[in-house]
Amino acid sequence: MWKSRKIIYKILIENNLLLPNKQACLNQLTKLGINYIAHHHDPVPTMDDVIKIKVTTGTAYVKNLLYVDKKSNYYLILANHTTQVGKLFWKTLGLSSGNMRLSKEEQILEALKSSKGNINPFAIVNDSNNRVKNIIIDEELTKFQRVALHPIENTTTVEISLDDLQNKFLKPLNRQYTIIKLTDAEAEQQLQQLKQQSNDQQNLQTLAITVKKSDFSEWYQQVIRKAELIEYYDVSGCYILRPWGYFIWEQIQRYFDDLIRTEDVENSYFPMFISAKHLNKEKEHVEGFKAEVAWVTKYGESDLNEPLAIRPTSETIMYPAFAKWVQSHRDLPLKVNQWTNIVRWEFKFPTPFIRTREFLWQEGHTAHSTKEEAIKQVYTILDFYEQVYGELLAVPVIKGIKTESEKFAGGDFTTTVETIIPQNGRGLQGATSHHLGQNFSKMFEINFEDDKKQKAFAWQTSWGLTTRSIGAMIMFHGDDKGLVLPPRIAKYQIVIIPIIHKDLDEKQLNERCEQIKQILIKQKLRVHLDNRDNYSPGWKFNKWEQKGVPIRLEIGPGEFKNNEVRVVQRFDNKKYQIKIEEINKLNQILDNIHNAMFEKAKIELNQRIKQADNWKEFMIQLNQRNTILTKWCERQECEQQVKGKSGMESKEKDSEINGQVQLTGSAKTLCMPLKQDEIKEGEKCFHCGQQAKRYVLWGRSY
Ligand code: 86X
Repeated sequence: MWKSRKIIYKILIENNLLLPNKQACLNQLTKLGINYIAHHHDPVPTMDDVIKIKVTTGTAYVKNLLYVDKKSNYYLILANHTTQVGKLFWKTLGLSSGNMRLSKEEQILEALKSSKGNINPFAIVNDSNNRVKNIIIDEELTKFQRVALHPIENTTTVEISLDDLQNKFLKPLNRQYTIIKLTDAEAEQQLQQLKQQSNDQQNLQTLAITVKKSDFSEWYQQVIRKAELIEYYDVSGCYILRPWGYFIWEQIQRYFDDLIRTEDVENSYFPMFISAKHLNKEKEHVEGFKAEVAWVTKYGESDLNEPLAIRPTSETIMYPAFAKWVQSHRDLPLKVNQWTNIVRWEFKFPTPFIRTREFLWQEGHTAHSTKEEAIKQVYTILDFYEQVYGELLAVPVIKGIKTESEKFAGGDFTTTVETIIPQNGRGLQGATSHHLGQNFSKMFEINFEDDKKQKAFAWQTSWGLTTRSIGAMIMFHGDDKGLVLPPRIAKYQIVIIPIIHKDLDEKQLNERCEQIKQILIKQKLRVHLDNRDNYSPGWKFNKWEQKGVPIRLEIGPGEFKNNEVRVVQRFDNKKYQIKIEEINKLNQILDNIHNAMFEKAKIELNQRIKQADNWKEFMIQLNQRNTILTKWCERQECEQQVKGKSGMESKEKDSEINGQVQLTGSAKTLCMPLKQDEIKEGEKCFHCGQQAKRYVLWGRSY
């Protein structure tokens, strides 16, 4: 061992490498402008020997330790000689104490060209391979004027300031060093502080929504991300639906599936690709949409023989099959539904959920032997859509019929559920249900022999509901603090948060929370117990509020003692206690919350519907971000004039989109509501003055 060390030293000296001995070291200190007081003495291999050397008051004796991990990374520790060097500080440094060993003689030699009783920070210059990853300095040492160290060899002690060691010696060598607390007790504190800091940082990043709902567009962007509904993706107009958001869609699916099953509608799945030939078979209805169709043209490096369209809707995929399946009147009604994705390459500004290039929907298609039956089907489905919005999403809708210019061109008439976003008064089409008449059945030859053996074309309907519905729900119910979920679609309807307190046994508290959770699960409630110990209750309150959980249950010392829970309602922030034996009331409370949210939403919707008898009133209301119900002649020409004129005259007073032109300022017809007063002979169209036929609702729209 000694031999090899001597050889190394020889090489170091011969090659004129830095600090091979103590004289060279002392010369180097002078060269670096480091003032030192030197004491010469016999070798002092142990700490007990070291402290016998008389040093100036205000100077700390330094314990030098060299640690090594399994990958031969070295860590040099300079500790005040009285410091109990613990284990926790490794964690503070992001390292694992379990991997650390005090280095053996040969390792000290390898790394520092030094020996056990002779470890010192100056020897770092011998570490030409950078094996020493960090020099860890005891924070205690900063309290002293100077530190006592050996200049390479332990026959001399020099007193220098810690400041000089750092700034004049380690820094110029480009050496990493860290000043931290080394005892476990202090390291514990430091760890807690760090945790708190990172928590606080997380707070800032994930919690606070920085704008109010009145700054609507920015608010929406923040809510969908901070509630963890959506993650952004690098294809424009496409978004990632995260579990918290996808669960809502799954609830809608479940609910609507149950409804259509009562109508004997069957789920199935049709391919997503359409050959060009097939798509063009039905030119008329495709013509207006052509620009939005996305195509697959290649596989690997080769061109496809025939490009394939990705479904923008599935009429041309399904109806050729319908023609095969429908032969006799006994094959009718045929009722098919599918849950799929859809691609429409739109160029209007995308908004998550509301307008996206890929979205999820259900599309239902039915064929009937009579017109009456088909029409009845159209309205039954429309009622189902109203229920999805009202019973599930707590969003009020207006059922109505689209005007000739707004209907689906391929059908006879289009019914719709429309809603109005209270913040900006924009109309939003919630879902549509079409009466297709015999247009498609004639084109695709979906015909049958009726009971009189006569050939007849089927009467068809189609209807669709998309993930847009989730967007409407977010916009209606969210508030300054974030998302507010109606209880029936919330992944967690209730979150339980234990409030740890020094007077309360943590284990007992946790058990109580767990018991309550189990009771609620038995009542078929969706409950989550948030007993993470690295977040404060306050942080959790904010987080779950932001994610919109309808009810939070707090259990602290008071509640524990009194066998109670504290209930906090998300949508109105109402807070009250209930006894554990009354906990089954929560089911009812959640229903009440749903109803209250729905009632509030209805009022907000109705406040956005105004009436107008003439153009001036109409424009005033439009510019105050309202929709307008007017008497109307039902003439397409009149409708186009209103659209054009309102666009020209409307000033986007509250341009909400930060300069982004998202939508035109013109008003179009949203629908002719099913529920409306009768119009009498002599009552006039608000715009052209001709005989009015029906009321129609106008508005700017999404
Ligand atoms: C209209 C009609 C209809 C079944 C529904 O509204 C409910 C479910 N379909 C959909 N529509 C198109 O037909 C259409 C066609 C093409 Cl080629 C396109 F690129 C976009 C489309 N958008 C809507």
